[in-house]
Amino acid sequence: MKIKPYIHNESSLAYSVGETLDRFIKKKQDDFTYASGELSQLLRDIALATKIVNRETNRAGLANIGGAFGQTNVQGEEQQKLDVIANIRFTRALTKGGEVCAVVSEEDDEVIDLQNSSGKYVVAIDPLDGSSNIDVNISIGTIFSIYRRVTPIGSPIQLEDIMQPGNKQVAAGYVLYGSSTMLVYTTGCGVNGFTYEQSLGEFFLSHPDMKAPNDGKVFSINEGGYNQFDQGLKNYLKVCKEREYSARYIGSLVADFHRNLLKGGIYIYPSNPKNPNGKLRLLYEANALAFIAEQAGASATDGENRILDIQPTSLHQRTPLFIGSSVMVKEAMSYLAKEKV
Ligand code: AHM
Ligand code: MG
Repeated sequence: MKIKPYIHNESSLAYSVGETLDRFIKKKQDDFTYASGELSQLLRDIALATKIVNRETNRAGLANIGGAFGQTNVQGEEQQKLDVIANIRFTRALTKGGEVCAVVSEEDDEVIDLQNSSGKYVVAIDPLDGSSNIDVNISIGTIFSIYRRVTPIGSPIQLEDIMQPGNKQVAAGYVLYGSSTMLVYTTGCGVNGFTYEQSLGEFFLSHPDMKAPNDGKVFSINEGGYNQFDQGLKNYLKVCKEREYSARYIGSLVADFHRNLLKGGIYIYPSNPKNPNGKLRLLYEANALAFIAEQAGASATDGENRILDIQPTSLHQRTPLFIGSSVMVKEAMSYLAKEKV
């Protein structure tokens, strides 16, 4: 019998399709001798739910699953049918995967105890962010944070398992259902982005080791609320305009954040007298994106403090958000500070 070694053949007749998310997760797990595989399984569970939600969003216009569901969530916002569907899909995937003991979701007023006290992890999730954009075919997203529970495994979950500051996240990510669907995540060792290949039903590594430009020329803010902005923010926006920066705002946090992460820019959702903490939620919107931003070399603050150091005090707590290229975030904060003295 003759045996010959396999020689990798990069033929143009059968080009390599690249590295799948599954293989990447497995490889990263092998890099850490102490990793037990549960976090890897959890990330795969999220990826599976993502594929299903991607399918649902793609056919929303055909399947009578666009439009309002007819109920409001705990924040008093009208739920879309796809908000509800995505919430079910993610919660179900996390329940079946068995690694998670509790879920905090934008769509549920209370913590969901998955009745799996042996699960090591807690997940905070906005299953479908920017959902007012669904019916007009504009990019939407999913945002998730993963924490290790702090109380003993096997015991009932406690509030302290949930109310952890963002600096305790073990992983975080987002999915952008855009012109292509992308999943971007970090486990605290850099940020990697994967693009969904519909015909193969797989995510492939397309954006390895993502790094945000240190500075940028894009500002993303809903200027409809301008009259209510603090003077410091008004001054910063004036400077952006004097420098002829581009204004880009689609009203989908994930899409606005993703563009600025790749191209350089700042996303701002400020406080105003009516909403002193802005609109965005700390636990399942700001924290995950702040973790990713920092891992990519960008920054995230509430205008004064690092987002990741804010100790949450309530489940659906809101926070102002200044996130993006570090130089821009720093400059915006200095304008705010000048008006506060
Ligand atoms: P949602 O979680 O109800 O979808 O709200 C969050 C969204 C963000 O995606 C987006 O950046 C922001 O709300 C837009 O708000 P506004 O319409 O006030 O500009
Ligand atoms: Mg949201």
